[in-house]
Amino acid sequence: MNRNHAAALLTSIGAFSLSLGGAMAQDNGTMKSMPGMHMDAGAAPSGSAGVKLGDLDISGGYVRAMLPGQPVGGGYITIHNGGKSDDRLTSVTSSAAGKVELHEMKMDGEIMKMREIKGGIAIPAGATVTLAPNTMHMMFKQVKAPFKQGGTVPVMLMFDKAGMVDINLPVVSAKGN
Ligand SMILES: [Cu+2]
Repeated sequence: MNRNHAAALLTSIGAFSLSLGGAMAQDNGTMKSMPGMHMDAGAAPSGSAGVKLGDLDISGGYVRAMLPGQPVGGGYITIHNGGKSDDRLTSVTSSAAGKVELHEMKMDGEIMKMREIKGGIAIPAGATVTLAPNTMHMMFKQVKAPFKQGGTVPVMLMFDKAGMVDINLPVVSAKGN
């Protein structure tokens, strides 16, 4: 709890100083428009402040506010591996949800489908991996209270090599799913 509280303070400080992480999340070219999908380039106005964990820089995280009746929530984040060895995001947990799964979106014919990524997400040496709408996301299940715009959702990310880190993700507008 104390760690989460400290992270919340850090996150709110970061929100005032246009974090580099947020800028990177918008500039790295992962935002592509796709037929039938809303894309909102302004969806991540700042995101979570940059956090360093070993060789990893983790930034620009956010979750979307949940619409009434929406059973699950979606979250996004950018991870850069500045080291010389590959790492892997193995799992995510949150005190705000019964469980958090890592999902990817895949076109199946003309239908966008999502499925769980088994075994976690590879973060190769030197690579930047972005969980973003239409690619990969954190899926929050058994959510305790619907995510509200302006709030934060605490997550703990677990990596194979770098270990674990607590981050508070700001909740942004629900539109653009
Ligand atoms: Cu999903």
